[in-house]
Amino acid sequence: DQDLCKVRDHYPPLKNDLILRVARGQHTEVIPVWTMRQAGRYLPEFREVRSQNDFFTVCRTPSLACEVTLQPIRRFNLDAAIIFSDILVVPQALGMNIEMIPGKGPIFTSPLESPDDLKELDRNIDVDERLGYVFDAITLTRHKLKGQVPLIGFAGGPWTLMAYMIEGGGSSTMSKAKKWLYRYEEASHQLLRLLVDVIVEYLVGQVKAGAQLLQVFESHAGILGPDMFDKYSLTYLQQICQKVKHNLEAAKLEVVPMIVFAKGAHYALHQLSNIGYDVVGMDWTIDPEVARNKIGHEVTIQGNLDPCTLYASKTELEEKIQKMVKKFGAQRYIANLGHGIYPDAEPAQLDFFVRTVHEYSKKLTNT
Ligand code: 1CP
Repeated sequence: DQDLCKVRDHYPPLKNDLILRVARGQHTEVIPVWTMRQAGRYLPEFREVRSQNDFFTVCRTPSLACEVTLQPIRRFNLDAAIIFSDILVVPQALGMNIEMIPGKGPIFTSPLESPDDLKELDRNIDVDERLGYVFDAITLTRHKLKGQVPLIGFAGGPWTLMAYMIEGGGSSTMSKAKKWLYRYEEASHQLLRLLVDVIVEYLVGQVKAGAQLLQVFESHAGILGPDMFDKYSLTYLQQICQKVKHNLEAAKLEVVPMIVFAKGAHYALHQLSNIGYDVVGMDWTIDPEVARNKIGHEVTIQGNLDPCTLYASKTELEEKIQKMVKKFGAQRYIANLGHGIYPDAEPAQLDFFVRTVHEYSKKLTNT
């Protein structure tokens, strides 16, 4: 396995390219489906790996990251794998210390308090050296997937990472981070620019290592509201997409499709569909028809079943899935949950979700 981590060619041929074709706007017979956090605690085999290894050890050990990435692929008929890692490995690479607190999640031990603290961050880092373990995990996973489905690489959006770096962990208001935007405007932009530079290099490195699709998770977009979102998120999301695609082309690498998921930014769906991404992901608070009208048919939509729908009876779950699929339409659409699957979801319900999307989409395209 250690040897395979560095073999960045001769990957097994891809047998299922549905999601790539849909991301590029090509016609398909079946709707592709995957779920955010599909590698995670709802799977007993994931909990087994985690009981033996702490979270960041799994992230940093290519054979373990590869194993948990493959777990949901073995169980379900998913159309994509997403590399197991976390968005917070980027601030970690900038020198911030992070600990995983059981029941609370990842916590930065010394969050940024004032612009002075920016000086403490490691600038001009060697991304290959600090995040090479992710690249190795991606390469190994590309080999081990045996071409079954494409592999998605990802990074957090700059505003979301900035928010965690200042809050130290999750927060329902993000008020400390938003205080920076009002009090330290220039320092905020400085931090966001630094993050954009690292994220761009990191995403290009993932493609070089074998990622076939990229998703940017701007999970805390909603808390900003329209004006602040424009100024502190949208601009930077656009820069990321433009720079990644430009740098891929310049490096003669494949210009892979890119997905933007700005959770809660239903007010900005139209803008999000005009900044270069091939796919716009969305959460469940927007009606599929409203979303399609705002976005049109030039961009692919991904989403958006409420993860809690997996708690419903099979009858209700089926109804909700069919309604969603019908409203989004069978083309230019990737089925997903509107956010990551929760740790107490039943694996059998996810299996039902995947099957229902596939079966129902075949019916839709045949009529
Ligand atoms: O003990 C554990 O195993 C912790 C649970 C867990 C998992 C499974 C965390 C901690 N991260 C992950 C993996 C992860 N994180 C993936 C894996 C690939 C896959 O999707 O299968 C991905 C894509 C992420 C991305 C991530 N991490 C996001 C963006 C997506 C989202 O959910 O909005 C965010 C916000 C994080 C931060 C994070 N990491 C973990 C937790 C519990 C949190 C949220 C903290 C908080 O906001 O309170």
